[in-house]
Amino acid sequence: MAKRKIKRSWAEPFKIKMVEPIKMTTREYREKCAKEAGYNTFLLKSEDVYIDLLTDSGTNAMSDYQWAGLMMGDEAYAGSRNFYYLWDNIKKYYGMPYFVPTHQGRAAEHIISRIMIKPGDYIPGNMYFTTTRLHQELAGGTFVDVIIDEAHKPQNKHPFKGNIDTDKLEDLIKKVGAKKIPYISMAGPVNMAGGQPFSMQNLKEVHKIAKKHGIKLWFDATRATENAYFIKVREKGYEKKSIEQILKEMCGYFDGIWVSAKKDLMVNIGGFLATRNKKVYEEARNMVVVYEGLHTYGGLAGRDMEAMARGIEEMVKYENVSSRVGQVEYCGKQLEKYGVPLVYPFGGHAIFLDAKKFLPHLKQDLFPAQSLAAEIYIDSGVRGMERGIVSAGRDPKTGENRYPKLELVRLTFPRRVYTQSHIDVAVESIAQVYQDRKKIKGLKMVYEPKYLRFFQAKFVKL
Ligand code: P70
Repeated sequence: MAKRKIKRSWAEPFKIKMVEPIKMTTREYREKCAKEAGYNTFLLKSEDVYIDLLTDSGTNAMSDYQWAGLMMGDEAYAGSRNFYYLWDNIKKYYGMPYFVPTHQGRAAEHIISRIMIKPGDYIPGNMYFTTTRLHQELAGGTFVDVIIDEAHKPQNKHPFKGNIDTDKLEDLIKKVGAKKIPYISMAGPVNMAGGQPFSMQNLKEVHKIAKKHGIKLWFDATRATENAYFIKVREKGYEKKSIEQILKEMCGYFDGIWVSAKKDLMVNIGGFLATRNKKVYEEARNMVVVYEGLHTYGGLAGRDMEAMARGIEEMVKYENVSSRVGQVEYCGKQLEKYGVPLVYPFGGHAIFLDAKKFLPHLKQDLFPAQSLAAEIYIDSGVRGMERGIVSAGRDPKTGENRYPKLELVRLTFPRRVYTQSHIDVAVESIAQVYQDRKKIKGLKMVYEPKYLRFFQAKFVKL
């Protein structure tokens, strides 16, 4: 008998020790829930959700090692042991000598924006992120998107769609002058572009430009290990390097980083700001005591910092990142079989449905992505998130709606939480909604909050 090539599968690098039951509901019940929530998946009660793909933020399953760490919490007001352990790991893995803890990522964004930005400044970045841009604007700055054009095209398969277009960056510097640019804001992978990474090559080029003009370079390192993973598997010369080595090399080009620990670090709450600049550090420590808490806890319990410190050790393990990104890829490949329009390449933390192509009969003013996220929930209890015109908000100067090129629904994967069968259920539901897409008529916004409107806006069906 001829020898067959036998497929060798991989599986999650953990087994399940504790389970949390989830509620299964009827379509009729979900219709009622969706209506009450104003067709906004952020306003649903989590109890009424079957498979929650809203976000990977704070929704991760901690390991037994992290849970055990909670019992080692040193809840002293000042100088907690857990703070020093976390600091050691930030130095060791991110290579940044100074750090302040914050209660989550946007608190670190608030602090860095207030320290660095003066009214009238410009902050170039590789596509906006909602909270990042808001804090830059609240500090008086204007965010300028300098990501490569490919990032705005869902079908384009560029391996590093998170790259900065260095010509766009140079043009901005020429136009407004380096003095008006306090720092370049680089995220990796880029959340709003579909979880797309930047390459080390691009980072080196951006660093060179920043250095030449005396502009600082800051990194939203919230999902940095996923960026490191993509560099490892896609960029020449990095195949043999570890996630740990690549992360350290990446951070080496930045003046500082801010992090929402609720992602890579696999905890439920936490964030931090870390830098190699002593002056910025000292200012950050001053601000932390005003807005967060003492600089040795920053709004967190000692036990939270312990779970973060331990999470750092786990996040750099290759099998943890590869299985996580592998799960996202599995979902994408299954959806592809049904012809569902997606953003390519598949991202690190989520699969993004291209709502413009999914619902070509709906104008952007009818909120296609918002409508699609609501319909998927109604079909199966699977919860995703709008990432389109609602998320983009209004221009603070003109008050007009922003019309982003990308109109997407994000299906985000909490780390170590769901199995392959959960993904199959989500995929089948989306395939069903795709088949019935003509029935979707769009929504009208009836309540609009001033800031980050996507969190609390309400809609009615047309
Ligand atoms: C998400 C979450 C948070 C986040 C992020 C990046 C690249 C900073 C932050 C802020 C939560 C979220 C936030 C706004 C809109 C929708 C969802 N992203 N940088 O689900 O961190 O939440 O800890 O304050 O992705 O993508 P934090």
